[in-house]
Amino acid sequence: MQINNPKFEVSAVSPKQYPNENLPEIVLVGRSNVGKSSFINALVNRKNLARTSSEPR
Ligand SMILES: Nc1nc2c(ncn2[C@@H]2O[C@H](COP(=O)(O)OP(=O)(O)OP(=O)(O)O)[C@@H](O)[C@H]2O)c(=O)[nH]1
Ligand SMILES: [Mg+2]
Repeated sequence: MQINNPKFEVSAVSPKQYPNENLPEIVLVGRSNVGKSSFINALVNRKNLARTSSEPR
């Protein structure tokens, strides 16, 4: 899979903030500190696009 130019769009807390592009969406769910942000960074090949917490629990 090739991902070009990944960027953080928005952290939305209400529906009117949701992005308007008609792109496919992916849901990623998991308890806190399980590695969701690290997984995103691995996918897009960036160290810190998604902020990770410092300590694994
Ligand atoms: N040992 C180990 N540690 C991991 C792995 N993936 C992530 N971590 C570590 O676990 C910690 C938490 O990872 P995050 O990616 O921030 O977890 P998160 O699910 O996004 O956490 P929240 O944003 O708090 O919900 C970090 O210190 C990561 O380095 C893994 O596969 N193995
Ligand atoms: Mg996270």
